Formats: sequence, C-alpha cells, structure tokens
Amino acid sequence: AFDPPKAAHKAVVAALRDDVQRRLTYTVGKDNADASPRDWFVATALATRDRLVPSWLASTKRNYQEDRRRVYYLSLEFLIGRLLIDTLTNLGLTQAMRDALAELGVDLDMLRALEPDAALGNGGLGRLAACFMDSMATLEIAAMGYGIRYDHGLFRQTLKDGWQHEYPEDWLSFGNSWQFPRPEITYDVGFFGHVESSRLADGMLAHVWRPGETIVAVAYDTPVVGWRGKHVNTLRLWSARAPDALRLDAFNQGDHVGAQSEQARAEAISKVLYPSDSTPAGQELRLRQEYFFASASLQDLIRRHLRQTGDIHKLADKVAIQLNDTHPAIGVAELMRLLVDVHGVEWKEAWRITQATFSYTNHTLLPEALETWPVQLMERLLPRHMQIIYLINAMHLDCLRAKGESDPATLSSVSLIDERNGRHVRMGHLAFLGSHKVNGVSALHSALVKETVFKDFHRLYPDRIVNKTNGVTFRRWLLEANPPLSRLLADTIGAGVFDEPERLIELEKFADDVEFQSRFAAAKRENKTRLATTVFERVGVRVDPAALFDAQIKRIHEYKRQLLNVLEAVALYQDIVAQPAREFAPRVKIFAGKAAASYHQAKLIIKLANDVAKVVNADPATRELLKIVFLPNYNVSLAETIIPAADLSEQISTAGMEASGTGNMKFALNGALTIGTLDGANVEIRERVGDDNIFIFGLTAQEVEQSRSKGIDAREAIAASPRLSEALRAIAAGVFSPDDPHRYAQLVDTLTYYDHFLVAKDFDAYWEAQRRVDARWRDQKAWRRSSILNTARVAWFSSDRTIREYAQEIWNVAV
Ligand code: DL6
Repeated sequence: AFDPPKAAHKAVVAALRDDVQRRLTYTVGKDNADASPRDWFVATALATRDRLVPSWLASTKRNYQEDRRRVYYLSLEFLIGRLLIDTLTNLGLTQAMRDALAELGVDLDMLRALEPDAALGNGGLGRLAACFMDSMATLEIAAMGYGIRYDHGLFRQTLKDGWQHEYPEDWLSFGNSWQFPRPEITYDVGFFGHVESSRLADGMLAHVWRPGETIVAVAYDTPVVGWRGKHVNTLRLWSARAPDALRLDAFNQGDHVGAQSEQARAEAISKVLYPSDSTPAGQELRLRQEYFFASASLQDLIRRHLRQTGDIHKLADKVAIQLNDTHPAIGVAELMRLLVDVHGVEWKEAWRITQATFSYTNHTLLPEALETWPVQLMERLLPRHMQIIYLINAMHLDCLRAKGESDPATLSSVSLIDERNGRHVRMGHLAFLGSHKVNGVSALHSALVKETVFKDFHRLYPDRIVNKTNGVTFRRWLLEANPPLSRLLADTIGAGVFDEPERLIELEKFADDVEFQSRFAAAKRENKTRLATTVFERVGVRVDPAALFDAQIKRIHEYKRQLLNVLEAVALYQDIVAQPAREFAPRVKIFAGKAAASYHQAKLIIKLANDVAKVVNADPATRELLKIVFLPNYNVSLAETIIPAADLSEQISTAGMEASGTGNMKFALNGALTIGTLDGANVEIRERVGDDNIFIFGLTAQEVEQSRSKGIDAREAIAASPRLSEALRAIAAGVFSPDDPHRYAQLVDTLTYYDHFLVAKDFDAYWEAQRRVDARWRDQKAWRRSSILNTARVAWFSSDRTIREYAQEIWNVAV
C-alpha cells in the first residue's frame, strides 16, 4: 500500500534476506539445505519480530517519559489469528519480505499458511479484543492487553459424517515465535484459606487474607504493532505454575505421578480456553481462571503505576481499566482488596479510585451468559473477596435507602446477591457498580441494556450506560484479507485510504461507472475462485465462482438462526425440483462455525446442514443451481478467505438477541450485501449503506417481545406457510436422513411447539427477502452498484473510530 522507492526497496530486501538467513542459522540452527518449511517460518517470523523491537522499546520509554495515562484491556479472550502477514502489513514490509524470501528460494504464501491461528477466544467478543489491540496501537494509546496464555485455544472441529467432533487445539506445539517469555515477571495468586482480622490503634479493623493455596502467574509478552509501525503495545498473557516444580520427597519415595500433582492442578488454570462449566469442578476452574488473570494483571499494573508515580492515590488519574464483559469483574473486589488490605487505602477512597478506574462492556443480554457464582463457591475459593462484595453491597443498598429507595423488588433486583434458587453473586451487577461507565456494543443493544438487564440500575444511575458501537480493523479485514480489492482501491482513490478510511466514501462516484464496476467484480471473482479451491480441498465439492456466494459464518447458536437458513435451502431445493422450467439464480450456500461441545441442539443443526447438503449436492435435478457446503474448523484465517469472496452476508438473528455482530461489518466492507434482521449493528449498517443496498426482513426487537408474550407455539405460523410446512414435513419424514428417519423429529417438534427464536414467524419474510436478493443478482449492474456502495459507506465501522470514542468518552486519554 505504500511502496518505497526502488533503490530503498532493494536495500530493505537485502537486509531482510540477511536477517532471515541469520535467524535460520543462529536461532533455528539449521542449514538451508536441511531447513523445513516450518524452520523457514520461524526464521521469517523472528526476523519480522526483530523489526518491531526498536519501536516497541521506544514506545515503552515514551509512555514513561511522557507520564501517560495507561489503558488496560482485561479480556479472557483474544482471538488473534495469524500474525506474520498482519505484522508485515503494519510495518509496510510484505512485498519486501516476499522478495527477500524469493531470493532464498522460499514462498511467503507457503509460510503464511503454516502459521497456526492463535485461537484464544470463542467468537465475536475475543475477535473484538484483537481488533481493539490493533487500533489502540494505531492510535498510539499507551495500552496493554491482559489475558490468559491458554495452552489449548478453541477446540479443533472436525466433521465425521456431518457430526461435529472436538479435538484439542495445539497452537504452541512448535513454539510461538511472537512471544517473549518473562520468567522474571511473576505474581502470587492466592485461593482458599481464611481471613484474619485485627483492630488497629485507630479502632479500625484490618484484614489479612491467608490463602490456603498459591499459584504463580508467569508473564508472556507479545508485541502488538499499529499501522505503519509507529507505536507498539504489549499483550501480556499469564501462564499458571505451582510454586514448586514437584514434591521431591514424594518423588523420591516412588510416587512419581503424585509428586507432580500440584503442578498439574496449577497448570489446569491456563490449560484450556473455556473449560466446560457444566460440573461443579468445571465451574470452580472457570472462576479460578477469572480471578487468576484479574489478580495478576492488577498486581502488575499497580506495580507499574507505583514505579511511575509512587502514589497509589493517583491510580485513577493515571490508569483506565476496561472490563471486557463480566469475566474480569472479580477485579473490582480484588482492586478493593489490594487498595485497602495491601496498600492501606481507606475504604471510601478505595471505592472512589475503583469506580474512577474501571469501566465495563456488556456483550450480551442472553440470561445464560450473564455470569453468577454460587456464594458458597466464592466463600470457599475467595473468602476475603466475598466479605468485600458483602460490604460493597451493604453500602450500595444503604445508600439507595438513604436516597428514599424503599421498594423491596427494586432493592432485590439491584442487589449484588441473587437470593433466588440458591444464593449467587451477580458479576454483571458487580461490574456495573464498580465502574464509572458501562457500555453496550451497538445502538440497539445499548438501548436494550437500559431497558432490560440494567433497567433499575439505569434509573438509579442514568448517566452511566453509554453506547460504543463495535468496529473492525481494516488492516486485517480489508488490506490483508482482500489484496485484489485493496489494489483497486489504491489505484482508484489512492493508498491514503488505508490511513483515512473515511476516504472510502470517494468510491460512491464510481458506483455507476461500468468500467469500475467490472474491475470491482473482477476483484470479487478472484477471491471467489480462491474460495472455490479451498472448498474443493476441504470438502470435495466443486462450486462455480459465477454463482451467488451466500455465507453464514459464525458460532452455531439457535438465536443466530442457521436453522432458518437451512430451512430456506430446503424450500429452495423443493422449488427447483418442482419447477424445473423456472429460472433460478445459481447459489452456493456456505456455512462455517463451531457449536459449544455440550450444546446438543446446535450440533444437531450442523448435522442437518450437512445432511441437507449431501442430498442437494448429489441431486442432478438441481442442475448446479444450488450447492450447500459446511466448511469445518472455522477460524480467523478461514474467515479471511470467505469474507472477501462472499456476495451475500447472512445476519439473520432473532431481533434483539445479537448484541452487535462484527462479521456483518467485515462482509459489508468487502462488498457483500447483507440479508438481515433489524438486530445489533445491522441497524446502523442499514443507516449507512441505505435501504436499497441491504435486504432487511422480519420482526423487530419490539415485535419479537410482543410475539413472545403471546406465546411461542408456531403451529399457526407453520400452517400459514405452505413452503415452510413442506420443508418441515420433508425433514421430519427423513428425506435428508434416510439412515435415521427420526433424527430430526425432536428438532421439528421443538420448532413447532416451542419456537423461542421465532424461526417459523420470520420464515416467509426471509424467503421473500431472498427472492429480492435473486432479483437484484440477476441485474448484475444493480448488484455491483449496491456492492460498491456497501464498501464506500461503511468506513464508520473501523475499530479506530470505536477506540477513539472509548478514549475520549470513557478512558479520558488523548488521541
Ligand atoms: O461485542 C462483540 C460481540 C458481539 O458482536 C456479538 O454480537 C456478541 O454475541 C458477542 N458476545 C459474546 C458474549 N457472550 N455471549 N453470548 O460473545 O460479543
């Protein structure tokens, strides 16, 4: 995007070539003739990383010298993906490295494909954290991400006969070239034990927690480079160790396994992302993870703060901490403990500091995702924190009573302790109370946060909830993922668009230009051809790049309604078979996504998609008009291949249930048209791209509410839709599962009698919207115009814009 002059390029290539060669020889310790592709990858990654270090050290120095306010982003998830091309892109070295490797007889694209994805996240929330890290570095904010260095990230998904199977993912098995282990940076994190209280000379009570178990948190740092390499921040991930490597006495007595049990117990904390919490042991492990990383991070940032200012009372002036969802919310109690018990700050002052330091992002309204922890577990695992939570709660409720709030229902709804069904600590409430700002992630979601989960809180603290609509980094999701379109943009409106995405709007004037349209379509076609190859390689299905590529790629969840999409595919298939003479727009439906291992209904939906695909793809009657593919093991890298190639983006969640979505933004940026409900950020995408360039359908969030209150029995809706009835009848009759005709009986029953996600109610509207899609597709000129206008009008969804808003309105840092 910003090619240097030729002579300079030559010098950079030579230097990179020598650096890679040196790394191969002296770090990897291999001769060129013996080096495997992976050895070359390591040498290349290290030579690239070396280029970051000077800027990294300079950024760190500047942060201290300028005494800058720090931003800490606490997140249990960072869904990073690959880093080689990302780092080279941000440094402006991709072409130079390509040429340098060519001189060594190595292909950069081959190395690119070897890098394992860092999949330290489940989906949108973790990917957002990764985009934010990129934007914080780009905006030169003195920021640091804190999380856990999981040995195993999100599971590897395979499909066997259409069923999902999960296997451990092993991203570290060949080491990690990007990270710097910091064995000297460790913190003790306590669990269990008891609290000793004593009265001080001034009559106040002092509390000392004597943990029954100590785990050591060890730091691993990854540099995060911003655009053009000007500023480099740190992502610090914690790994868990036991204080002693093994119990030597037990080992020497012959108990070789038992001697290592403490190490194994400690390491379990950073072993896997999202351990199943369906058992009490799993729940305990999850809470241990949350406290482990919150405590280590807070101890670390306080140490840094004291080194910088020497004054704990100035913490809130110099530090902003963002809680990414409730996972780090125990940090509110931990900061209070550190301030009061360890640093001797008076309680009221400590609470002022805590509230001024923290802010909290809510990412979901789903009741099952709003964390609560059994009081009993908390009392046992974190006895001092439970005391602190009780005290915060007592003061909070007293304060409300003093203000005249006496309604028991209100007081119980805003209490930190949920007294129904066994006593639980409400982590969302704790995060809300401990923060000066709370934000939702799209305009609609933030409004719903005010009206639902935090309704009473919002009435009591009307200025606290704000909106920060999500964004995505255009570096990864346009420049790196879509080279053909990036080249076209640079040619047409100038490479400056990658510095100032607002300039995308200049594309508007080319929307009707036939010559530009055909170049735009050619870029898309190049991406589609690449995806067609991937599809064939992974699932053995041949798809035609001339067909409409229709993609739904995201976690598999009932509220995201992959089922609605599959039902439409079945109905379309039935139409094609029934009316062979009619003209149809050829389509390829592409699905990808993982279901939580214990989420049976979601796994059954994956199987259904695969069963339907098998029948449809094999039927000559479809005349290549419809193909269905389910690509296994969805991850960031696969998204980077699918999104630039998609014509249609499926964003069809039940309105009111998808907090924002970020895939929707990536697709629109890459020129896909959205078919979607008025949910999450779709609403704001429509406002920007215009009604004519998006296919909106279905119930609104308000209508969903009303509809549900009247009941979720779908028999009437199904009876009113002959197409849906026929599709359901075929599925229930085993047309797509001849090996097990009753496989989907329960699924069809649930949809019929308990349609919580309103699939049936929205079906006809969805079908009709899809036919509008077909009509637009048949008019290629009109389609291309809409596609160009999507790219032109979505600059606002850059995560740089989102981070600027956080910086100005929540963190109070200059950008
Ligand atoms: O804010 C990032 C991302 C949103 O775009 C998605 O809409 C939302 O579902 C996701 N939330 C979560 C939290 N847990 N759940 N469910 O992943 O956050």
